[in-house]
Amino acid sequence: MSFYVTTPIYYVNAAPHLGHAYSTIGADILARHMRQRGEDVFFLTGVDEHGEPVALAAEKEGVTPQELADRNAARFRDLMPLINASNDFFIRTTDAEHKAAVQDVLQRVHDNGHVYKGEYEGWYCPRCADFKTENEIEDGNRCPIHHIELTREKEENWFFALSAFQERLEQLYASQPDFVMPRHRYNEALSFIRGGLQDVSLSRANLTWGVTVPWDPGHVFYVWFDALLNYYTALSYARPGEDLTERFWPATYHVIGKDILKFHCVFWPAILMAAGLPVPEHVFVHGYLLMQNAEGREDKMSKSLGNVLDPFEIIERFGTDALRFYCFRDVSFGQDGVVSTAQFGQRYEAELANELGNLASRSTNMVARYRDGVVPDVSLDPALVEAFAGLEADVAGLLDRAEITQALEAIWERVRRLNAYVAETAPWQLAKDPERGEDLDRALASVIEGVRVLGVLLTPFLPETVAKLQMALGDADSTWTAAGYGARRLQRVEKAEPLFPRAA
Ligand code: ME8
Repeated sequence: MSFYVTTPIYYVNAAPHLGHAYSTIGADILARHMRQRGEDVFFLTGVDEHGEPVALAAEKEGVTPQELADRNAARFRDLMPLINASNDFFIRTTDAEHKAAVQDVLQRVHDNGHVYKGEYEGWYCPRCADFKTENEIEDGNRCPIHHIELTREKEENWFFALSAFQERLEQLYASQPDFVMPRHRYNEALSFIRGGLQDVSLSRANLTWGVTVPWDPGHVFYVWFDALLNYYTALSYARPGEDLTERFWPATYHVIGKDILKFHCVFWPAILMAAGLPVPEHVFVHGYLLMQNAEGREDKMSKSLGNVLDPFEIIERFGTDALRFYCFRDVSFGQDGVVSTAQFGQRYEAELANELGNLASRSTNMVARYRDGVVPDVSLDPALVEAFAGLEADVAGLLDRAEITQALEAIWERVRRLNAYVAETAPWQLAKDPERGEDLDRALASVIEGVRVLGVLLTPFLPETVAKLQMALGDADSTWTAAGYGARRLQRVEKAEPLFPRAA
């Protein structure tokens, strides 16, 4: 089965922040998990380089849009290996192949009769590059996301006849009830559609930084249509000499933040329908990472508000896996949640270092000490067999629905269960009593098998940590067939090095 997962492509008007890392890590966890299951995976991320947000930022800095795009695209590209994103391609919308493919698809939309020339007049946020409808405007004519005053725009544009797709979109939502996930976002998108759709600008006449409209070269495409199409165009040129479109389209999951719901859940399926292309299977909409400000109010972390956690700094202090863990543990994927460096430090100590790190070092240490590193080949304790029963199916089921936090929680319950088991069986006591050798064998074998399984299940979440753990366990099999408790048995282990040393 093919599994194609994407992140939003990020604006290159500023440097990456934790919000960008968040969506990318979420998509990466799904991609890594599906690879474990032997699926044919393609994972795409990249940057959105055209449009007003970038043109304005470049103007402010006194550089050309291309210069700004080159500089910041490099910063996003460098973020990917740092957060251990296993993306198969990194798209830039200034790629010549992308631009040509955008022209090709939108020409089809034009030729299919869904485009007309008209006059646009209305409110516009240059930071969102979004034309706001009356019910999307905050008091004082402000953008509800950026809180800046909206500008009044009036220009002759090419329009996409979105309103004509209302019925087909409603049908899509009826026939694909998990087109948008989680459910409350599905309801939000559907009520937006039911509220009545207005036609939208497909081109901008007063902007030059974009993809030229082939049938009217005085215009460039409205950046959102250029950007959305990246998910489709990338497949045609990501692998030189190969077209992956047949193999991976339609996408399985678009992972996005709730700020761009309208574009992905309404405009995107409509434009695909207009071009005669299949629509994606799912759009997963996650919430905002928020920061508490000085007055105690919670704000969206955003470059325009200047209240961002720098992922590079966090990684330097705590390591990549700690970042990957924290984002999905502290904030439920799909909901909003407040993040802070203080909470970060607490979870690192309490959960990674004390719960997982100690479990790994204690369990391997005990086998090394009491059994010379040889894992006793005895039957496993039924109490743990039961505690792990069905776990891998549960985790797979949750990740099928992109419920990353719940999957991590299910795994973490077993981290705690194993720690409790160690405390209950107290192998260090058993080791003192020569008559209890069999009990000691069973306790050691049962714990270490649990640790092995946790390694397999945590592979998509904590790839670096699991690699270290698996070195000590002498077994690097992270395929899904190894995910069951008792599915494989370890032979020899070595004492694991501390997985989470004290943070600097
Ligand atoms: O909107 N919390 O780009 P963008 C969680 N180029 N996620 C956050 C976040 C936060 N505080 N801040 C940003 C664009 N994100 C367009 C997208 S796609 C065809 C074009 C994440 O740089 C989240 O995924 O503003 C959000 O949707 C995205 O970054 C917006 O990135």
